[in-house]
Amino acid sequence: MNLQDLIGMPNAASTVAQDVDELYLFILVLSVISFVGIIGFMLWYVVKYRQQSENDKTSPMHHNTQLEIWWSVIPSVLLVVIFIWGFRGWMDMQVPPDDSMEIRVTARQWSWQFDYPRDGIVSDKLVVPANKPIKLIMSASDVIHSFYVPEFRVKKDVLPGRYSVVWFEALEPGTYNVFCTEYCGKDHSRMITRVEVLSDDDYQQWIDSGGGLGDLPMHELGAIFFQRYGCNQCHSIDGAANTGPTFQGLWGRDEQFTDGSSAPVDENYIRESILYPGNKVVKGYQNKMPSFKGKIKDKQLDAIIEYIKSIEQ
Ligand code: HEC
Ligand SMILES: [Cu+2]
Repeated sequence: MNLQDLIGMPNAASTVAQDVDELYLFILVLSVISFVGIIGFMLWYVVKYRQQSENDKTSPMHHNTQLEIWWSVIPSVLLVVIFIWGFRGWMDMQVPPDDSMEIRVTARQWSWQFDYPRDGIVSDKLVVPANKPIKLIMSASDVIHSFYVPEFRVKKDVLPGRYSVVWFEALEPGTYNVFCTEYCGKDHSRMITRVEVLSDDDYQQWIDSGGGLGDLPMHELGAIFFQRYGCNQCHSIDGAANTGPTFQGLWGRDEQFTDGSSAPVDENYIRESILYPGNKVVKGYQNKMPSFKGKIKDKQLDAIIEYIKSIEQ
């Protein structure tokens, strides 16, 4: 039987979990011993020194210096032990190692969003490699939430208008629950997602494939990438003129180009426009769009195409 089963804790799946549980066990055992000892003596004395006849007098003894010293010194020493042990563990959990991988976390009513800035990935579940310190930089876009993974013994409030940081290192591949532990409104209890801990290879594969498209419908995901890659700075979706053509009415029409040619707007055309904007320059516009080749992943392109299709014509 391992420690976690003994004290009824969930599996210890992060590097700090075992230490947290050992300290917990230490405090638990101390509390049980003190409780049984104190209540035991109390009951014993209640019986032993009960009034047995009318003539019983209270004891003339006022105090016992030696006893009082012992019952002050021993608990004080134990408290100092708990403090030092707890403080070291707490510092460990506060300070992310220098080689941590950073992930941005956004909490909102009532979902979690995980951003991988280096890889341009947005995910609704947290996917991380095992045996690598992960630093989460978290903020909320509405009310206070709290990020909690019981198996990691990691919990931290997520606040609007401010960043909070938490880190962990998962011990092995597996799937764990993420809960919100700050009451945040009607669907608070459903604000649940998962941490997927993968082996290095699986993680790399996940990144290469454009990552956690999650359970969002493709076109909604496309809307996120449309913002994320800054397409919205040059393209409107409501017909308004900008540096680039609006996406309203784009899908399916025949596009005219500056060289006098034309082509139907389909998946391949949009793909080409994003990866090689200079190949076909739309009539009336300048070749001002940067190429997104190598910056945008295939699945993200697919999502953006679905998004363009979904825009009201
Ligand atoms: C700096 C401004 C700018 C940004 C940012 C930008 N574009 Fe463009 N885009 C343009 C301009 C200007 C054109 C028209 C000239 C051309 O065809 O290259 C254009 C053309 C296009 C076209 C062809 C439109 C048509 O009417 O045929 C598509 C599709 C497109 N952009 C998609 C995107 C996507 C998706 C993103 C984000 C990943 C993006 N653009 C980011 C400026 C921009
Ligand atoms: Cu919440």
